Amino acid sequence: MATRRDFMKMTALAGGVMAGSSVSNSALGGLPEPVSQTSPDTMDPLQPHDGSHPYNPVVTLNGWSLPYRMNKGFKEFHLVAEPVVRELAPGMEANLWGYNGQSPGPTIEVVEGDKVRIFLTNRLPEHTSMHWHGQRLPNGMDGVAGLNQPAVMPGKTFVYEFEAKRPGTFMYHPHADEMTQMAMGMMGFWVTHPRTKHPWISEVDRDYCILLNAFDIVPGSATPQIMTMLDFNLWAWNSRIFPGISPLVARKNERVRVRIGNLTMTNHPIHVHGIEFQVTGTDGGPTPPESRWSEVTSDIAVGQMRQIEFIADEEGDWAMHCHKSHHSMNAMGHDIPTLIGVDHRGITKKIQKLVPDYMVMGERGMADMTEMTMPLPDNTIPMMTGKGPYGSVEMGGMFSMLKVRADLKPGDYSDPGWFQHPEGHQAFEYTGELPEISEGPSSTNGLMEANETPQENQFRAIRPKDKRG
Ligand SMILES: [Cu+2]
Repeated sequence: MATRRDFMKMTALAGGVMAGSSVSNSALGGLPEPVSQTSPDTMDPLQPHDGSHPYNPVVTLNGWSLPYRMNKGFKEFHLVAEPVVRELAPGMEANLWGYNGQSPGPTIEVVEGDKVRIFLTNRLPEHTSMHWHGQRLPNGMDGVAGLNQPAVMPGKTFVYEFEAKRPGTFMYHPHADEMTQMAMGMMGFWVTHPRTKHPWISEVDRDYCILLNAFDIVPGSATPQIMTMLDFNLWAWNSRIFPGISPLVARKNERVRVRIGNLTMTNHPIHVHGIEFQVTGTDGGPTPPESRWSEVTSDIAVGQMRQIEFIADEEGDWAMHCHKSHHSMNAMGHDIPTLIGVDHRGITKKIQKLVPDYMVMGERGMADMTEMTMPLPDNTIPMMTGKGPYGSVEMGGMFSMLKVRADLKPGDYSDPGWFQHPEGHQAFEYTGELPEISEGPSSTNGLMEANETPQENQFRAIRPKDKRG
């Protein structure tokens, strides 16, 4: 597996070759050499190379940006649609479809006003196409197979050309057998940077990209179920699940932007602990500053893109996650009855005679799932997992951390480890005397006696009959 250093070398090489006057690839003739990447590490930002307008590049969590070449005024990219193997988290790999070795595909970064040419080569077993979600472009470049163009058949290459007209956050995905191709992981991010200083677009110190996606993979298997409508069991950021998602890191007091796009089948209220943020951009571009308000959770609906921004002025390891609790856990969380309070001591032995592996779980809550010794199927991640400095984090799916440190170097994206809490800044166990816990609230403090009989008319249900009189 390529390391980050290997990749940077490769990128430098690819960028150098691409920016040069000749590209020798006999199989593809005049096409830009396709660059591929299989490591799930978060790659350092791809600095704009030769011949392009300067911009502050983004960082795609557990992803990378696609190198390009300049060709007579066009920025040229080469996307290759193909089957890929994606590590969702250490210990679990998925057979997906993606672009250039990965799902999601590489992020495409251009500058407002750039003339862009994208070659799309199809190495899938079926036809595909590419839709440039949110872009202003000629209708024939919009990529809806059958409507705007013929489908790109296996083995064929199509060319898309348009001007990146407005700055903002965009996505790309197929518009051909969409149900299959998106369920298999075919999608990517697109960022158009402003050409000149825009009054509604701030300069930021860090600019992260997260694509929300979801899979339905039966525990023990590796290929998504493509017919699933809503009941997905793996909720991912950039085709990674916790604890496989890189933390977002920031130096204290830096301005941070996170661009989030949703290509799942449901909405995701993305919640950040420790700070408040503002939504500074949507699908339609930057929001006017007077329209913004602060919040700590932003709901991102299906097909939407949101840019959130904040000053990372509180040090720590702050949780950042989808607030739907089933989306911050991994598979196995479905179809298990609630057993809280059920005493199964008698029945367990009887069942184990028939099913030797049978274990009772859930009678004290589901936290036992993190530590239990029940054998998991191969290629499966526990439902609630992630080792923190004080025990299991008991999370999965769409969960990561915002790690803010005063001593982080500008431009350093490496994981700084666990936060060291200053004296007096952490919850601690009370070890003094505990007062007697009384049976119920007493009337002397103004609350109702626990077993006081309610007034007859207080809780009387009104039935249709009563209404009729
Ligand atoms: Cu969610």
